[in-house]
This record gives sequence, structure tokens and C-alpha cells, in this order.
Amino acid sequence: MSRRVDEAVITRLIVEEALKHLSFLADVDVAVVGAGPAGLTAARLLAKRGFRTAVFERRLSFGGGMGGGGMQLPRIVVEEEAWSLLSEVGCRPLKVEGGLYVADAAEALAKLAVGALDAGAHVLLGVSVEDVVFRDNPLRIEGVVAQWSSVILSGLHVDPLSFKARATVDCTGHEASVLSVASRKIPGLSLSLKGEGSMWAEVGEQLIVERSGKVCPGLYAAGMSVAALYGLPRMGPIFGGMLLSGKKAAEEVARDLTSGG
Ligand code: 48F
Repeated sequence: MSRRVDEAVITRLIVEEALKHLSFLADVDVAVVGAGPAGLTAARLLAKRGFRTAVFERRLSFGGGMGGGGMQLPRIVVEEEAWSLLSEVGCRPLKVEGGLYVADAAEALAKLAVGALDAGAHVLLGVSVEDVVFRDNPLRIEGVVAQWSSVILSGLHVDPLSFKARATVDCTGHEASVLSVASRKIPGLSLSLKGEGSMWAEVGEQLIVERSGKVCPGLYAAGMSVAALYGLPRMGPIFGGMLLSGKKAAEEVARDLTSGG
């Protein structure tokens, strides 16, 4: 066995590289919160356009609600108009019927994650966003406040760190946790979360894409957090709306950052 395998060297390599990475992410173009289908799609498209993009994911895994398929049956359904967002990352259809594509849930989430990473997005797993950075006059969200998920779970009182971002995208799914904390804590931000509505897949899929995008200067929403914000119907294990919502939010962020808005 090689003599290069020394415990102190392993520790030093991990600490140095991780701290260098965290330091690099202290000031980014875009903070995407949540590595579900909407967040991974938004992150891939923004990173591909050259924006420094960080994804903060509370769990130690990718995919959010995608891996669970429908009632843990590991298949997802995607409409034809959204399928290109999965085929671009190499996902293969298992079946096509009536304009609906069926895919393997594990393959879809793994390839969305690889797509985001290959495009240059930086993913921090096991990191929870617990607050936002804001400025008033004029009001603007300027980044996120993050903590190790393990610290939050342990209940230890440890101060978090802030990560500045020119745009923050809430892709936290049903919880809409970034929008929720901003609505509670930021004076002058008139934002009230209606909570998602009952199931109506077709309407939910359409409205979620229409309503995705900017919420206030510096803050955007994609995926199920949009349904939670505007009280839109839920849609269950059909994922075209999540992918197209991530794309729509990414396009709006890119437009604003490019124009300085
Ligand atoms: O829930 P999730 O997959 O959100 P999405 O991208 O897609 C929703 C669908 O999966 C499904 C659906 C579609 O029909 O109804 O539910 O909108 O992914 C959200 C991710 O955000 C993480 C969470 O662990 C999950 O992986 N997350 C939630 N809150 C935080 C967070 C937080 N405060 N900080 C970091 N990550």
C-alpha cells in the first residue's frame, strides 16, 4: 500500500479544499435553495450561462421529492413540452403515451444533478438556509444565511454564516422556506403565503410555470414554492411543471442580472 495515505494528509486536503470552496461561494451570482427538480434545472441553466451558482441543499442527497416517484413507485411522468429538459441531461424515456413521457425516478434525479454539476453549479449538501440577507431603501434580498443541517438538528446554538448573492431562488418545494422566512421577518415586504391548493394536475402544471420568477428585488421562486406562495393547485408526480418552472425562473434571473436589475 502506498505510503502517501497518511491520516494527517487526508485531513489537511479535506479541510483546505472545503474551506477554499466555501470561501469562493461567499459571494455568488445566484443562490439556489433546494436541489429538487426545479432547483437543479435552474442551477444547470444559470451555471451554463456562466453565472456563479451555488445550490444549498438541506439533505445529504439530491432530488427532493423526485426520488419517491408516485407513492414510492419509482417512475415519474413528464409532458412532451418539458421532456427536452430531461433529455438534455441524458435521461431516457421508458414509454411515451398520449404526449406523456415516463422516466425512471432515480435516473431522472441523478442526471439532473450531474447536469447541474457538469454545467459548473456548486452544490453544498447538508446545508440548510435559515434566513436571508436584506437591505432596505430600496428593499432588496442580497443572499442567504446558512447553517449545517446537523447543527440545526442537534439544537446547538451556533451562529450561521451568510452567503451574498445577486439573486436568490427559493426552490424549497412545498415548504417555501425562504419565502416564508422573508415574509415573516422583513419589514415592508408584503408577501403572504397562501399555501398550496388541492390536486388539479393540469391547471397546477400550467399556473406554476406562469407564476414562477421574481417575487421581489433579488428574490425569485420556482417549483412547488410557487404553488405555496400563490395558493395554486398541487399536481402530484408529474414533473414537467417543475422543470419548466426552474427554466422560467433561470431565464428571469439571467435577464435581470444581465441588465443589472
Ligand atoms: O421538494 P422538492 O422536490 O421541490 P421542487 O423542486 O419539486 C417538487 C416535487 O418534487 C414534488 C411535486 C411535483 O409535483 O409536488 O413534490 O419544487 O425539493 C426541494 C428541496 O429543497 C430542500 C429539500 O430538502 C428538497 O431537497 N430544502 C427545503 N428547505 C430547505 C432546503 C432549506 N431551508 N435549505 C436548504 N434546502
